[in-house]
Amino acid sequence: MKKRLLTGLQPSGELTIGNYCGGIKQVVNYQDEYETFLFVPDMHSITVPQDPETLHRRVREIVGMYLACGVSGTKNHIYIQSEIPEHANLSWILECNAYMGEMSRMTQFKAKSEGKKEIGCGLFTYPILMTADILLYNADVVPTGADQKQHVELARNLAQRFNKKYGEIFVVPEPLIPKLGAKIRDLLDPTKKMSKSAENPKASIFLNDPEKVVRKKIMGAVTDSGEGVVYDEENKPGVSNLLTIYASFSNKTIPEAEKHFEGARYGDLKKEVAEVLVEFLTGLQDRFAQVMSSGIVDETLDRGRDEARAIASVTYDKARRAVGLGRV
Ligand code: ATP
Ligand code: LTN
Repeated sequence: MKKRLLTGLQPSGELTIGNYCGGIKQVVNYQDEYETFLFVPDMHSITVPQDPETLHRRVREIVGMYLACGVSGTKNHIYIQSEIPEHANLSWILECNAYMGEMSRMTQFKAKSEGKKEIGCGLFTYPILMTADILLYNADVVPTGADQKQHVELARNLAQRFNKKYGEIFVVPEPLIPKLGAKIRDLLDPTKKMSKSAENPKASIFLNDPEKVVRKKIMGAVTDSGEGVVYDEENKPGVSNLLTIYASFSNKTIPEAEKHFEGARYGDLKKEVAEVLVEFLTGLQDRFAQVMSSGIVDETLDRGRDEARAIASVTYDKARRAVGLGRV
């Protein structure tokens, strides 16, 4: 039997090339090797305020992007989190087995709540819902970008704790962080990761950005003092980020990319980065338009929901009985 891989991308904004490198690309690469679960964590998105109509639209568009990027809708289980009630149900059981101390150490919560007066409880407990997402399907590996590693560690800890207390119920998952592109950085502040909900849209390249916009954003990206196109995260974070983008989208390694740019100037690097991105994104956007007008998104989601629910309900039932909820 194939091992299981599971991941999800929040519909909290338009997808960026960071989401592609850290999330979708890995699924495309691994979908033949693993039984793959790719879902839309829409319940995670409402941990911060969302416009309901926009959220509905994005849920479908994200699935359209998965398919346009080359994720197979028939080989894999593709579904929406909120259509499977077992996610919230298991999350509650796990919340009762998680500690305030370990939750307070989550860096994403600290970053997202900093300076805010009203912080929703969901933002605090979000990593537990993420644990439920993973454990319900007995996932062996969870590909994500570097920012989610701490959450996958929590899932491991909670699974181990639960198994010790109540018997072997959950598979303990492993994080899978890509060697290249685990952290594509913000174009204007390369000390931060590129994010789909960044305040300034010029800081991120979105998968649906038109060609002109892509070129403009890359030409306006912050570079570093000095010259020489070399990978040096500490002293040249801007250039290193552009090199990473170039390498990721031209299927080269970083040393190969450095060699390619030997003797080149920052301006040359930017032009070529824009070129590889435009080539990739134009093809992707054409496929996306076809997918969205074809009806395949709803077909995929209906099938995915039924398959996922059949698996999730078995695991949830085991956990429910183990802790003594309901009738035996
Ligand atoms: P938000 O801005 O709403 O927090 P995000 O852009 O960080 O969103 P997520 O939905 O949190 O995106 O992440 C989806 C997937 O993309 C995850 O696997 C995450 O690790 C990955 N990812 C997000 N940003 C990057 C990035 N800059 N580089 C590489 N991977 C990333
Ligand atoms: N928290 C993740 C999205 C997410 C996820 C998951 C990823 C929710 N549940 C389960 C992997 C496995 C994020 O913000 N990137």
